[in-house]
Amino acid sequence: MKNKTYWIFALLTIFIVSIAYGFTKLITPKDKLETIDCAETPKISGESDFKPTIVNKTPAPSAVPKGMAWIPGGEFSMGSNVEDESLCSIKGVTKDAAAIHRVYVDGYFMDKTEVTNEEYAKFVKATGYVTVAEQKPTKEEFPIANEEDLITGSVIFTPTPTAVNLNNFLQWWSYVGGTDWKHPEGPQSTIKGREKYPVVQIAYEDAAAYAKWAGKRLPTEAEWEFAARGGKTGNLYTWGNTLKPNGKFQANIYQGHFPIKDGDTGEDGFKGIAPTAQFAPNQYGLYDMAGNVWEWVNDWYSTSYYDELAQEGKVIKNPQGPSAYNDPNDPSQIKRVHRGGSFLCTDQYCTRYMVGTRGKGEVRSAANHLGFRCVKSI
Ligand SMILES: [Ca+2]
Ligand SMILES: [Ca+2]
Repeated sequence: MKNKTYWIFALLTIFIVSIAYGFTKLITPKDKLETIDCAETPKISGESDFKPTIVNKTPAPSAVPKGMAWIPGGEFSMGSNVEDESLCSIKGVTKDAAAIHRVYVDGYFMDKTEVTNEEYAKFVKATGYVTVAEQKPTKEEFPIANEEDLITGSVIFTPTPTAVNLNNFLQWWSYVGGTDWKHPEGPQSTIKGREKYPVVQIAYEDAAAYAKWAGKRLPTEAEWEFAARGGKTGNLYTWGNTLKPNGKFQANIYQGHFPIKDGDTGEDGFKGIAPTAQFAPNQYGLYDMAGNVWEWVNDWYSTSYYDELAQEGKVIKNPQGPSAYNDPNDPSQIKRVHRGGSFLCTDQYCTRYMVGTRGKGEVRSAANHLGFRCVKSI
């Protein structure tokens, strides 16, 4: 099986491990998933450790940059005490979002939406920037790969022909040559007509390069969560504690049988990715802080980081993340944090559109459900 697909798959898309849902261990298989009666609300571990959010009184500066919202900053309880990975009680890795700990962030501006294809195209036109997916993998990076197997490309969600056990995500992720931000779903795909869609197939350095060019930066994980919570305390979602208030979805996530072909019913209005800002914004005027595409933040990923901060027993001011990445289940992959979940998050499998939960990704990996947004200090 030593063909191109095999090698690239084996050598490059091992990064998938850290892309989509940040799984570092396989999930217990669930047979006949469609018959499982999933809960309406998740199990919560113990008493709530959330204490009231105290929003700074600082008024918005007179000049708010175009397309950005003023986030006043303040003190809040960060993290999640949701027990399971999904509403179907699949045990997962949400434990990395515990313990809930107290954090203070200064005020900042934040992009109201995920960065769009149109915006990213302006950056590329101005700078000639070449994304990671467009760079040919090198022999130095993958010394045991055959030269002909080192092709440009990236990872795409590939629905399965039939139902599968959700114990191996390699079943629905594929490395496809010629995939990049301009061809987000493979070489034949295009972003024409998708100007207002979030840019995807973006690795961490691709996001950071854009931010720098735009005079902005990537948010810290704490800034991202403070903004997503919209000044509220301890809510499950950016909009409240009910997934579907009045029966209406509030974010672009996934309904239906995951991950089979045509399994996404699009009950929320969208099968797959959506243009930005199709659902109501949160209290700070931010769109899609839950769902649509995952968003890079600047922090290194460490499974134990929240526990370590909680043990300090004080308010952590403007945390910048751990000093190094640390994932004991997958130590060879260098990862930073993803936030917000995506159009592929489903109550059957991954509910990380819940506001306090976390994702993670290998820093040079991208996928068709991963983008970013920026912040700017005052
Ligand atoms: Ca959807
Ligand atoms: Ca998002």
